Amino acid sequence: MSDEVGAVVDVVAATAPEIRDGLADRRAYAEGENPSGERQLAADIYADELLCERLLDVDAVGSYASEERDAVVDGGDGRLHVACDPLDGSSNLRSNNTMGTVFGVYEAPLPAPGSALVAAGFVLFGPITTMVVARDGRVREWVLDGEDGDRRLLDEDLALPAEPTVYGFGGRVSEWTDAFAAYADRVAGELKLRYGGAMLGDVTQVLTYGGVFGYPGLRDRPEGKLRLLFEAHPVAHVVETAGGASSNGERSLLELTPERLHERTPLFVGDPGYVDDLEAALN
Ligand code: AHM
Ligand code: MG
Repeated sequence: MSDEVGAVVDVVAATAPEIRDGLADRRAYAEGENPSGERQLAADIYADELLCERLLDVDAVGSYASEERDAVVDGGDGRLHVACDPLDGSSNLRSNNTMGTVFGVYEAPLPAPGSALVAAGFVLFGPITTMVVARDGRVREWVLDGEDGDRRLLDEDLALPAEPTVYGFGGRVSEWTDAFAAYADRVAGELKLRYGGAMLGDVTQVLTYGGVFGYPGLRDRPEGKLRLLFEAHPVAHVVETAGGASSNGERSLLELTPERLHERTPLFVGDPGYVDDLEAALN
């Protein structure tokens, strides 16, 4: 791709294999915590540093922000602003399960509204490494199978399956609200459980088989766990572009503007019927 947004996508594609190669030797905890108060693995920091350096090297990128650092990093006067969770689901590293890299490309300074996204996507480190990107109204999926971001197109117009099959909901069941628990009970009677503890893996189950993924607001933490700017907006942009829906329990995640960089939100994405029912159940 020779365009500016394409240059950002190219950098993520080229950096992902390096992040993946670095995982095996970076499974230990690092010293600090991230701005959300969660322990960081050496791999979280490694992925963040690689992406920050490479993305800010792109002329069009004016700033970089990530779940792993306090403040936005200024990169000059480019018109694009990139928000990342460099290694989402990194608690799966110890048990050697799926995780990924998720990014949003905003055409406004961060924190920005979901409507300012011009592209978003994620890399999934599964048995194979895949990347999905939503831009210009369609979602493409590739296998990343070479050095320097070489990639093979798998699907040039990925669409959420019309028939819902799977679901996955995060958080302890004992922490769910009564309204969410009642909804989850109904869903469990209709769909198959697929929950792996990494949003990008669980969302990919939904994009592949149809269904719904959610991380709800909890009794003690009504704002849920996932971060609006780094995780929720990009995934919502991908799922909505693929024909699905997203919600914070009330409205599309893409209609929300974070007041703070690391703001959390309840998140639901997937089949429009199930997301509508969720909103009805919670309100
Ligand atoms: P992380 O960004 O620190 O990895 O946290 C996000 C992850 C999501 O991938 C996943 O859906 C969720 O946390 C699982 O949380 P929990 O381990 O509390 O069930
Ligand atoms: Mg994360």
